[in-house]
Amino acid sequence: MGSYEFIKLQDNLRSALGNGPTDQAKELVMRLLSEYKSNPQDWQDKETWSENKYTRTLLDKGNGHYNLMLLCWNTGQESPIHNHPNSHCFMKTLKGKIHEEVYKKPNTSSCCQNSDCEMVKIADRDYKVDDVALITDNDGVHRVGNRSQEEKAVTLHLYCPPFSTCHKYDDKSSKETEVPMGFDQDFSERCCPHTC
Ligand code: 2CO
Ligand code: FE2
Repeated sequence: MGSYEFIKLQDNLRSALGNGPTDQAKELVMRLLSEYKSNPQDWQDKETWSENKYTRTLLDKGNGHYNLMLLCWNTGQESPIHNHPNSHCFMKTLKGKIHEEVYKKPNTSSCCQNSDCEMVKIADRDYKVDDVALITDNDGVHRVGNRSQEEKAVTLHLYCPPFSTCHKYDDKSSKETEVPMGFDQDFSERCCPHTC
């Protein structure tokens, strides 16, 4: 069971996003995620680790308005370059260090006709514990990962509205492929902040 502060965070996120991602709600979500100070006791019982790929654990379906999830990044693990279709991706680092590469979203109608169409990187960002980031497809697409070979990393993600497929992009050709976004664990039915 999480601490009062983590339960309060989940409650406050539900209230903030009751009407979807308005400008005011987005500001409030950034503030709520920043104000919560990471305490492993709140979420470490929800961690799950794989040798092959970062894992995704659903914590809350946000009354259908968003998905809140815990991602566990083993040493050296990273995502492909991907988008967040029509959604806002809020990401807070809870443990370790996270690296983000942001790329221009390719124009797939003019791109990928030949192999000479590399993804264009526009930013490299490092995040430490308690840093919060926000990205939408208007800002670009990204690759996220844990570059450390010694320390694992854990992040908290809020996607508003939720999505169940996204596109991944090939670095060299910018070719996009639709991929389903599954969960390794789902606590959204079992653990409601109001009852546990
Ligand atoms: N979007 C990826 C996912 O949900 C993680 S990278 O940070 O947004 O699996
Ligand atoms: Fe992402």
